[in-house]
Amino acid sequence: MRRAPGGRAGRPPRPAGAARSAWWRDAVFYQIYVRSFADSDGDGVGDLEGIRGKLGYLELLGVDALWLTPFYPSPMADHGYDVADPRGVDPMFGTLGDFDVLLTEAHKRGIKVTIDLVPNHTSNLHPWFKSAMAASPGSPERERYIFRDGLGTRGETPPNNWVSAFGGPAWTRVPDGQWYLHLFAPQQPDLNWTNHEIHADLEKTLRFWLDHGVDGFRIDVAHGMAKPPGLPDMDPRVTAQGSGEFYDPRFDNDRVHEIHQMIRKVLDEYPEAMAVGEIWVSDEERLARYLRPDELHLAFNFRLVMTHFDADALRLAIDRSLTVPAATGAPATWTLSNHDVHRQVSRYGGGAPGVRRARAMALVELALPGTVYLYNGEELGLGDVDLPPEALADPRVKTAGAAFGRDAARVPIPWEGTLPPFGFSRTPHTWLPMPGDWAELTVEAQLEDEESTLSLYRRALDLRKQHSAFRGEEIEWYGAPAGCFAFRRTGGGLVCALNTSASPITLPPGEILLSSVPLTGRKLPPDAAAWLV
Ligand code: TEU
Repeated sequence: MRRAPGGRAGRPPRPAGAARSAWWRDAVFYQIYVRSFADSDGDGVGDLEGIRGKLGYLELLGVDALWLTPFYPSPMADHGYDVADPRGVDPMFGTLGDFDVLLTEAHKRGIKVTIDLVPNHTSNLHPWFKSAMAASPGSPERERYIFRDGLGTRGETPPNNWVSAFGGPAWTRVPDGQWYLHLFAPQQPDLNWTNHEIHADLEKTLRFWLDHGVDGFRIDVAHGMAKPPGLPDMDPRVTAQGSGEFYDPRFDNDRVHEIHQMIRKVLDEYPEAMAVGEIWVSDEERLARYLRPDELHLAFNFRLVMTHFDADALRLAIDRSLTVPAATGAPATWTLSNHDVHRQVSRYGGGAPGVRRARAMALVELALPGTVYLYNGEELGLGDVDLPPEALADPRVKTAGAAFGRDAARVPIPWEGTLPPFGFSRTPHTWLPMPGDWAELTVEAQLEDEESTLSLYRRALDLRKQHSAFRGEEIEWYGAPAGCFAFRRTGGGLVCALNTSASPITLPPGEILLSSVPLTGRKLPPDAAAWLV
C-alpha cells in the first residue's frame, strides 16, 4: 500500500463551549445494558450493585465512561424505556443510594458515568398517563400526551396513518373513543412537547441527576419528541423505522431543536457534562443540525452499524461520517453495536469468521478520531444468541410481531465458570437464557489469554489512550489493493490497515503496534486489521 494524496477532511470549526480538551471528545464509552451486565441479588436480572462489583473489570478494560441504560421505576414493557418515574431507581435495579455509591466508586477509579434520558414518551403507568386516562377529552391531563379523536363517522379510524417503530399502528383507542399516539409500544405514550409542563419536568430531571453527579446523558430517540402541527399522514412507503427517502413526519421535525437548546442550556451550567443523542436520520446534513453549538455535544452515527464488512463500503461510511465533524466541530461518534441491533459478530457472518471480522473492525473503530461507544459483551466477541420463541421478551416481537427481536443481542454477560449462568447471577433462571457453549467466552477464560478478544480490546484501548500516534482529528487514505484500505491519522501518524479481501496483502511501512490476528512477516491476512506507526 502507498500513501496517496487527497482524501483529507477539512479542519472543523470549533463550537463555543466545547473546549478542545473536553473529556468526551476522544473518550471510549462502554454501554451497560443494566439488565444483562451483572446480577448481585440473584433474581436473574442485572442491577446497580452488580455493576459496582465489576468496576475493577471496567477499569482493567480501560474504558473512560459508562452509559447505563434506563434503571428508573418502570413496568418494564420495553425493559425500562417505558419510564414511570424519571427521578428514581426501580427496586429491581436497587436504590438511589446504590446509584450514588456506584457513581462515587466509578469516579474514584476515573470512570465517568452517563445515563439514559427518555424524553419522547413515558410509561402508560406514569402518574401523568394514569390521570390522563381518568380525565376527559380536552382536559389538561390529556394535554400532556397526544390524544385525538378518530376519523370516520364514529371515530373508529386512527387520527392518521402513522405506524409504530415496533410495527402496527402508532395509535391506541381508549374506552371513551379517543386515541393516543405511541411511536413505540402502546405502553409508551408519546409526550406532547408543545406543553410547557413537559419541558419544565425534563429540566427538573436533568438537574436531579446532574446534582447527583452524573457526567452526562444519552438521549433516547433524540430525533423524536417534536411532532408537526396537524399530524399529517406519513408517506405509506416509509418503513416502520423510517427509510429516510420518503416524507416521515414522525421524526426529525425542525422544532425538536428547540428542545435540544433547552437541554443544552441546563447542561452548560455543569461545564463538564455532555449529552449524546440517539438520532436515526437519513444523512449527515440532517445529523449535523443536532450538533449546532447550542444543541447536543455528540450524536450517534450509525453508519458503521449499517455497513457490511467490505473495505469500499466501510471507507465510504467513514468518509461520510467525517463530514459531520468537518461541518460542526463536534467529534465523530463511532459505534459498531448497541442493544437494538444484531451483534457485529453475527452481522459479519457469525462463527469464527464473524469473530475474526469483528476483531478487525474493533481496530478500525478504535483507530478513528473521535468518540467511541462499545456495547457490553463485544469485548468478549459475543454473537447473537438463537433464543427459543418462548424466551423472547422484546416488545417488538411480543406486542408488534416484528421478525427481528432485539433479545438476541441482550443475553446476560458470561463472567466465569463453565456453565450458565456463568457468574452473571446466582440463579440459573436468568431473564434471558444463556447458551451452554459460552465457557470459552467468559471474562475469566479470556483475561489471561493473550490471543483472546478481551486481550485485544484491552491492548487497543491502552494504546489508544497512551500512544501519541492517536493524536489529531483528521485522517488521510492510502492507495490500497481492492478489498482493502489503510488510513493514517495525520496528527499523530497512526496507520490502520484493513483487509476484507480473500488474499493476504503487504502492510504499508512502519512498526506494527497491534494486529487483530497473529501476523507472519509483513502480510495482513484476510479478515484482519493492523495498527502501525
Ligand atoms: O430506540 C429508538 C429507535 O429508533 C429504535 O426503534 C431503533 O430504531 C430500533 O430499536 C432498532 O432496531 C430507543 C431505544 O434504544 C430502544 O431500546 C427503545 O426500545 C426505544 O428507543 C423506545 O424507547
